[in-house]
Amino acid sequence: LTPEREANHAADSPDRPIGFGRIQRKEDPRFVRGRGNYVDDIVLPGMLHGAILRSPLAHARLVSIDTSEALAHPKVVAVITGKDLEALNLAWAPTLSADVQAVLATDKVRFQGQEVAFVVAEDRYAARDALELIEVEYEALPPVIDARRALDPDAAVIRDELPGRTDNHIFDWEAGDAAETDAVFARADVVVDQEIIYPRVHPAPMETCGAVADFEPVEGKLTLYETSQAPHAHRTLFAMVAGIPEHKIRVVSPDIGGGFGNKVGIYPGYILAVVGSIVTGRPVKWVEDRSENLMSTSFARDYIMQGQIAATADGRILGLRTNVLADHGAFNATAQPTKYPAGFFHIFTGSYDLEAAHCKVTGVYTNKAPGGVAYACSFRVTEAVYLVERLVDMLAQRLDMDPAELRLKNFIQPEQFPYKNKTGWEYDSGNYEPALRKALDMVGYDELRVEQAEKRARGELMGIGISFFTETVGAGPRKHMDIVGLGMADGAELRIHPTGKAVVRISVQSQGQGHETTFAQIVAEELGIPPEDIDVVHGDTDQTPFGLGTYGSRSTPVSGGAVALVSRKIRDKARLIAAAMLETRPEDLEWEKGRWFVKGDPSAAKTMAEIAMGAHGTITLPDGVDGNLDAEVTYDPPNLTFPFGAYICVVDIDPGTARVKVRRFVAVDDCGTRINPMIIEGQLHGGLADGVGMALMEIIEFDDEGNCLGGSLMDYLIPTAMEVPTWESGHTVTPSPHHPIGAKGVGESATVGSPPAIVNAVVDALAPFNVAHMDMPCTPARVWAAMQGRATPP
Ligand code: PCD
Repeated sequence: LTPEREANHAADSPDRPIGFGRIQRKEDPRFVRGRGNYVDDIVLPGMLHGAILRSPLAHARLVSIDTSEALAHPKVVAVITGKDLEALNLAWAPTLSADVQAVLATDKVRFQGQEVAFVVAEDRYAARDALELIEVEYEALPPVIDARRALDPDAAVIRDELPGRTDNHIFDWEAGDAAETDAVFARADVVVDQEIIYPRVHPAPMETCGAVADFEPVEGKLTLYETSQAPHAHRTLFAMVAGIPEHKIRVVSPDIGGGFGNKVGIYPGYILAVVGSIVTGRPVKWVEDRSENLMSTSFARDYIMQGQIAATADGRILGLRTNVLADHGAFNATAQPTKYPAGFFHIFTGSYDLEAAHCKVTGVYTNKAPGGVAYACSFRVTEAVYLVERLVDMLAQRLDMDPAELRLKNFIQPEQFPYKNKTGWEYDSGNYEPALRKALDMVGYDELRVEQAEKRARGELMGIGISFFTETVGAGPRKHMDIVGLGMADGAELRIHPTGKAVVRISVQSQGQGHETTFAQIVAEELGIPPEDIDVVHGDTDQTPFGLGTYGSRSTPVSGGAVALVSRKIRDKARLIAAAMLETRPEDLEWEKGRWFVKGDPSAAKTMAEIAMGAHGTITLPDGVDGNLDAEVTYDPPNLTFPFGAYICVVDIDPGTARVKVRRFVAVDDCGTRINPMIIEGQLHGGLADGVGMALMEIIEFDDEGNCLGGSLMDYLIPTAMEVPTWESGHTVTPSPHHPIGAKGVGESATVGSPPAIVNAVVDALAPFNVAHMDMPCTPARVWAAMQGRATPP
């Protein structure tokens, strides 16, 4: 988008853009008037309510379960245990990572909060009350909590139900060239070596997870309303696991109150709602509460990374290597494309042109909740960016070089794109220096350094932190990427009704990103139909084409491509119909947004609405042209897209309380062609707040017995307006060369890019105390300890 065109599209412009630009979200009237329709809003005739009994212990053998008292409760309709599921062959369900997970425990419980029994009752309160009437006898086993001890020879074997299992090892995976990297390290002048922990955090969406299952026994049809980021993939998996034929399953994800990766997987609760409905013959609703969400659904991160960076004395980065210990909890339920057990972590070479790199990741089981989901992160990009951006900052400190200078010196140069990095990625496009320079200008970097020097002299603690990130978002292509065998492509169907209004059906599912607006804008840009005349249908497998869903910022890169291409298909067809209507040859027509006209005679034209009516009317259509203006495509992207950004954070630390205050935050993002700048800014603001949360407040910790210490919002602190500054955002535009409209994903950029900027700022502020690194979250207690030169307390 040229600056002129963007100015045209300004929010206060009287002409709403027909296409890309800053328009208000079409879905918002529904939300601001309380007319949203979330899973918990769904009420079906005769509906029952389910509640889950969860394990209080992290590791214990199940001795016995007595459900008789619960069953005697007047409002209880059914109580389901692992034994019952075993009889149906449903006690264990496959995970997204070729492991199995207990739906209800049969032999042992393996984390605190694990599902043990399911009560179905006339109302939610009765279901909850009856949980207390279930008698469970456990025999406690020693828990494995510290991932570092998981492979000790005397560690308890968590997954002893798996044949031949004698340890807690899940996988080893590596990328890059170890020997080449060792050689590069051997000739480096400087090597920085640091253990860097990305702690366990949780996506904590505003709406928790839930489902309403409605199994109709006569037709044998299951309608499942659920909080899902991938309704089509869920339907296929339900068909494969529950043995219900796929055409008899309808999955509906209505409005979703935030996903952030938390709603990618299939949780035991969803399966239990289905079983409950089959068993009782009535619809069953199950909606978890906040603690259940924090304690049992997918966590994120939990990577212990030993990272090393090698450079010359004058600051040329030569190589990177890392050894990662990945804590996957009790079941390997991480959501990643099959080929990549550590997701896209091997993008950890970041934005720098290096000579060699190598990473190795070891996954282990522990007695903690399963998951390892890509929370606002394209499959572990967050961990990768945090690692390299901390190491680069440490290197700058070691070399006594300015961290901006060091980055500028090592960036991949514009002419090197498409750039093949040392671990196998091909970055589509990039132009890093202008983005960083813009951020430095916006923040007033030089003046800030002067201010900092003055403050330091007075004993005040001020820090400036930079991070520069490159992401890899928009999975497929399908030949390289699948999840449980399903290739990562997406479909789109577009129909132009006779009066020229349109409906576009997409396979991805919005959880708040504004797809009903931006996907209409893509059609509008391509066809000249106003966005308000285009209905975007999503989240219902009966209504939409197959596709893999919304996560990893893939909707715009993949489904956005599908929608642009299906629009172009319609435009081509419209040309044939317009030619017939104008009694001329298609070659003689020229396109102008919204109409085809005769070359040299702009008044001889047919608008899209006229063409749509023509298509459904009585004129004789050319051979091979159907009497409609409809089309469909499935888009398999040729590559991922590689958005990038430069973030600068300014913090002040109170020397008395060690409290970190984020004073300023400048974010310059480049996501290629910008569909809706207002929505992009909203995406960034949310992601930046996430970053403040992870950097300063959020952690899911466990005590030695495996008790979850982050199971409520009293303990798991998420940021509010009080903790975040007024965001200052800017952008550059480097289109993706392979994407139909040049757009890259942006939804997760800020969550990925912001934590290192904040931690770099905190460490920079603590320079007078010779602090080289500190682990997140930088809580007052931890910062205080760092100032005293003590080890990080919990
Ligand atoms: N865009 C534009 N332009 C461009 C790009 C983009 O405009 N260039 C826009 C679109 O269209 C959308 C949005 O923006 O609307 C976003 O996008 P993307 O990037 O494509 O993304 P998606 O796919 O759509 O989404 C997803 C993401 C993710 S992934 C996450 S986490 C988060 C984000 O998104 N989440 C969420 N953001 C959000 N928001 C909200 N509101 N909510 C939510 O939930 Mo994952 O993986 O799941 O972890």
